[in-house]
Amino acid sequence: MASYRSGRIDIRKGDITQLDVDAIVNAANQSLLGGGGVDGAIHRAAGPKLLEACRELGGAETGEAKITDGFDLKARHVVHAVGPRWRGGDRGERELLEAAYHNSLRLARDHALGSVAFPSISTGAYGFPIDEAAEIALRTIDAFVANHDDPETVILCAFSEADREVYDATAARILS
Ligand code: AR6
Repeated sequence: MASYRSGRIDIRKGDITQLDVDAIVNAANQSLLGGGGVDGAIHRAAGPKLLEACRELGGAETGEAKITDGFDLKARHVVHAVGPRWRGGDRGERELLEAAYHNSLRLARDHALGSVAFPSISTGAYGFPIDEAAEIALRTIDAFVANHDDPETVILCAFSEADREVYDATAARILS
């Protein structure tokens, strides 16, 4: 586990569904009705009430984020963010990924949430290159915490050791 910015940005490896935080972010799709990857894991851990709550949301555009309760999760809330599918890099993917992080953080701040954990949005099924995604995630989170008191702590939760190493190397390069 590595911390930056006086502990406000925290990088760790693990299963996001197990974190005791105010909100975990889901790497969802536009339907907001579940899927594979981290989305499937979050729905399994939260129980069927999460899907019921998601049906009320009416989907979301790429780059948007919407919030529900966390139900059976330890996390009090789930922020459902839709990252872009990587299509080679010239379809606005970077801006859309930044928007997914920024809109999630704004939603967390609007709900006065103290701690929020992100998975590596778009870098699984959606194919976004991890190096670039890590830099966008860290720059967007860093700018947000510099300008806002909430959320106080933002966790980047890597699922693999390889991703954690990319996050750490990127943080060492751009946050110091
Ligand atoms: N905890 C933390 N990270 C996880 C976990 C977990 N339990 N499980 C997987 N990851 P992906 P995307 C990591 O594919 O690329 C879904 O079907 C995973 O290793 O979940 O944004 C949605 O419904 C990877 O690093 O999301 C969409 O249709 C990261 O989470 C689509 O996939 C994101 O991988 C979204 O694709």
